[in-house]
Amino acid sequence: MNGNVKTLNQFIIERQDDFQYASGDLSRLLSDIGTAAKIINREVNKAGLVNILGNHGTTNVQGEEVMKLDIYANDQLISALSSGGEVCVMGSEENDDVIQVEFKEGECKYVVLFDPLDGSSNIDVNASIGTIFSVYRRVSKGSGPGTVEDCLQKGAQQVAAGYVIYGSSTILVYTTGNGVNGFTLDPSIGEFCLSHPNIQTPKDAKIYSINEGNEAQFPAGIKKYVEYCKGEDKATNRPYSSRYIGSFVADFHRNLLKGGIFIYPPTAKTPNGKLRLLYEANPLAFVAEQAGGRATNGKDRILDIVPGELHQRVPLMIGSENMVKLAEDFLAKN
Ligand code: AHM
Ligand code: MG
Repeated sequence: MNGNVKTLNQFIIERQDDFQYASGDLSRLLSDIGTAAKIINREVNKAGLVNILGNHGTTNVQGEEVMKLDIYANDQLISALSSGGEVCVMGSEENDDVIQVEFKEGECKYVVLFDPLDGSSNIDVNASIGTIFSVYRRVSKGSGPGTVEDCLQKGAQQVAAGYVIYGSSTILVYTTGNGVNGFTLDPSIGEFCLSHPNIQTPKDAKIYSINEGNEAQFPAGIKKYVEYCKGEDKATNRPYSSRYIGSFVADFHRNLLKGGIFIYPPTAKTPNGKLRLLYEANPLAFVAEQAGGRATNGKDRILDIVPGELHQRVPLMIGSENMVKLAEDFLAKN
């Protein structure tokens, strides 16, 4: 292989000493996620062939049931993470309850929470979708399967988090609390290769991402902030550009690289916002902060929120530090 190319697995092993408890388990776990991502990617790439191969959720011409992609992605992650011996419990946006992993040999130290296929309403239109993951150390005592208590830790306790985007190319971005790095899948060799080392997000930028169709239901401060984004002012580089894919992981990734703010505020229909604290907000808040960005619920830091339940939703403002701070000011003053 070209000496300049660094694969995800090489990078994970090189960085293993960064971890507070470097036994190799977290490295294996991250590498298992990388493998699951490649398998999910293969299936996502076939999504356009559903009319030929059979619709997801129906029976194909061979009489086999074609699994819905989000269920498929969920199954792949659960099986990749259950077999390695590092994970004691998982939580998934697709499962009502925690998924306990039966105790094997040794001590299973880690807890993984994930949204297996975020933005799944975009599958049918070939827009980007992704997987989001979040890793914690176990807090429950004992060596059997982990418990719901292990899953309800605040985001600041994460030891790793990241996401995969199945887009024009497939990219895996992750942090273990020592910067953010991105790896693009080279399909010819089937490896994620380091393509975006040490990602830093701009402090100021000019993209705002929010579902403006809900504007009538926004809190007054958010309405005013959106008006501000659209106002004309040379000194502050306005009007800003509006960009919204409707796939959080893809909107987040674009804004991480280019700078910008993503907001999913409380609305009359969704008074706590729409996004999930454990599977969406926490992992991407960890990545955002590690890249020099900011993530709050409009007032408090996302990573300091103590979760009360697995599928809890949270209002979210995330992205370029100064943009998020200004949006918070608009909320506080209106
Ligand atoms: P999902 O996890 O069921 O795909 O839903 C979450 C998605 C996010 O990816 C996206 O940011 C949001 O829902 C879009 O919601 P809306 O259509 O209300 O703007
Ligand atoms: Mg989602």
